Amino acid sequence: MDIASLKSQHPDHWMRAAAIRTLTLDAVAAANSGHSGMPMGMADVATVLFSRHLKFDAANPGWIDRDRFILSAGHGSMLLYSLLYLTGTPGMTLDEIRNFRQLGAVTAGHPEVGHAPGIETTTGPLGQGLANSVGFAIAEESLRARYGARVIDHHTYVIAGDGCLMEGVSQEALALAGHLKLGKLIVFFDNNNITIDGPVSLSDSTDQKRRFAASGWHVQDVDGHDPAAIDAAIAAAKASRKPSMIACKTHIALGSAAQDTSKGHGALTSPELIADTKAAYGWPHAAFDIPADIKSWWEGVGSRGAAERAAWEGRLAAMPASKRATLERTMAGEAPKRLARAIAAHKQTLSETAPKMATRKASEMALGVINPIMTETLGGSADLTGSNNTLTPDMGTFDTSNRKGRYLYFGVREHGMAAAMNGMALHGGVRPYGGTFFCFADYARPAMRLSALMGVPVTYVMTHDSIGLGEDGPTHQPVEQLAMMRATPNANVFRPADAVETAEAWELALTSNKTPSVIALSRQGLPTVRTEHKKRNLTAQGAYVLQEATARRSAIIMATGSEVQVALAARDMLEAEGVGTRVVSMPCWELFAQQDESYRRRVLPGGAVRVAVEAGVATGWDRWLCGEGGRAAKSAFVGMDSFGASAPAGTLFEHFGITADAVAQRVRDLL
Ligand SMILES: Cc1ncc(C[n+]2csc(CCOP(=O)(O)OP(=O)(O)O)c2C)c(N)n1
Ligand SMILES: [Mg+2]
Repeated sequence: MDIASLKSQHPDHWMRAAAIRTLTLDAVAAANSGHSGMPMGMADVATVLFSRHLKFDAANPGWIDRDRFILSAGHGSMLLYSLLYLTGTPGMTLDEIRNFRQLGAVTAGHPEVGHAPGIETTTGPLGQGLANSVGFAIAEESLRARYGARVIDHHTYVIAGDGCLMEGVSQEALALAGHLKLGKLIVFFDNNNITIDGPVSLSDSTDQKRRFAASGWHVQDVDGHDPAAIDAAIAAAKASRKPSMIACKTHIALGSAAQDTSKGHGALTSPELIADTKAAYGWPHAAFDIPADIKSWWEGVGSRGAAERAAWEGRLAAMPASKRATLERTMAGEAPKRLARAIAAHKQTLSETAPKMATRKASEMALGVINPIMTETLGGSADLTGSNNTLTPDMGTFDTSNRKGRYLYFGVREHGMAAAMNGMALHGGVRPYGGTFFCFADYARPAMRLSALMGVPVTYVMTHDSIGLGEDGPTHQPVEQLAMMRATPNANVFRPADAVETAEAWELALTSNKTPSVIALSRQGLPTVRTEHKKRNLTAQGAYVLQEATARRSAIIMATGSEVQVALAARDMLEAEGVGTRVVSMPCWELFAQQDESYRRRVLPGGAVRVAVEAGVATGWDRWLCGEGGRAAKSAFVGMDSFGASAPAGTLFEHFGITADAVAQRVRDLL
């Protein structure tokens, strides 16, 4: 539909959608940066969705049972900000729109969750929002099965562009959604045939509709500027039991000189172009000026769901009290009170029996304690269930026939798994964890970074955490992944030394609200080093004195995970020679860094020489070897400075010199 027929056939709709288009032009012009074309192209779809379908109540943007709207094409952020402003969503004022992309404004360049209500997830890295949406839809299905459709029954709507669909993660996401028949997931594909470099035909000739259909999606084609057609397509999508993709044929930068060109993708800031475009729209109003009748119509859209929400409040109140309390507790992200006691009892048993076991196995044992108590966990693995030890009895499989199942077979889709877990955590009410080999954190990395940036408490169960995995060789042996994850702000990286620290790491992961956790776990068996039961969670301090020097302290050996036993054995040798040696276990650097200076100094006092041992690269260890606590006399690192190799684990530790002998020798060399 062209502008002339839109104006004549749908004059009211036209002006309402034009409000989005002109706010976008004005905000981008004010910022002198941003993306104008996508909001101008998708304004009609958004107007129909918000005014006729999206279940929301702008005054109560935290309503649990609202439909979720996810702007996967996050560069089009002004589309979302315009909608939130126009509908009167709290936090999105005209001043914020005027300050688009400025420091401190909620209207960041790309939507950032937490900046303002109505921003459901952080998008911008293309494909992520689409992949998050699969997690949102899984969470909705799971909660609907548990709590009933009277309290949980909503859709997840997504706008994804050519770029989102080109990104590899889109394939993982849509295949999983199709397989799981996530019927309440509805994706609008902004089919404008333009990306930054030019027409899509430069680099892609995929038949997107057939691709989605091949994975079990309900697929439609629609003129993305025709409100009646859009309305009918959404109605059909809602009626389908499959996830739906609506390919919306749109014109990027509609009505401007840059329409249908890649120039329209970016910032349209020329005053003449803006004036001409507004003239073509029949929009005589000043910059940022929305006529009262149009604003009030949009505010009516914003309050359209108020009665429905009030009725929902009634249904919530009528729920059995304990069920309601659980829903509210889990939506708030709080762990059940019983968790701490259960973990403490589990730790006591472990310290008393001192098993030798792989920490991946210890993780399974911890989950065996946690999962029956914390029924909001949704666990899974990217096709390594038996290796990641992520499945515990009685979880049931989340599939098309059992939405109450709590275990997800994510398939060989690390990136899709991580992004879906972000969506689940953002939706709330469920606590996702997922496993793969630590080395394949690289495959999940873009979504792991966003877990940290968004501050969502996803737990990554990363087994096979070093050369200690042995024969599978260097392709599977993480060397630099610990450093990579530690370099990421707001991510807690745990590398527990034994079953006790593993239980402690899990407790911390599941009580975290704003920080994702990476738990790096061994394939090989490890002795229990925490043989004396302590109710207190020592891992919460990040690092602690595991073994004190008996002779006068001349050395401190720091270690994590499987190398803690190496440190202890080196200490035995040194103590036998009269060299007083303290061993510090450091299961979580980030938590140690958060302790006050006096604690850090007590754990790492000055004077002694320091040696760190870890089967990974040295990157980052300088801080603890020379930068923290008192001044170390001298220091050294024992670890990896190359990729690993394929051989039995014991042979590899010898080959790469990560042994008690080597550690003790480094201490002697330094003294
Ligand atoms: C992962 C990732 N790679 C690259 C970019 C940079 N980028 C932003 S928008 C865009 C093109 C997107 O094309 P499309 O989705 O069709 O959006 P449209 O131009 O139609 O608005 C690119 C490459 C990005 N944001 N994320
Ligand atoms: Mg495009």
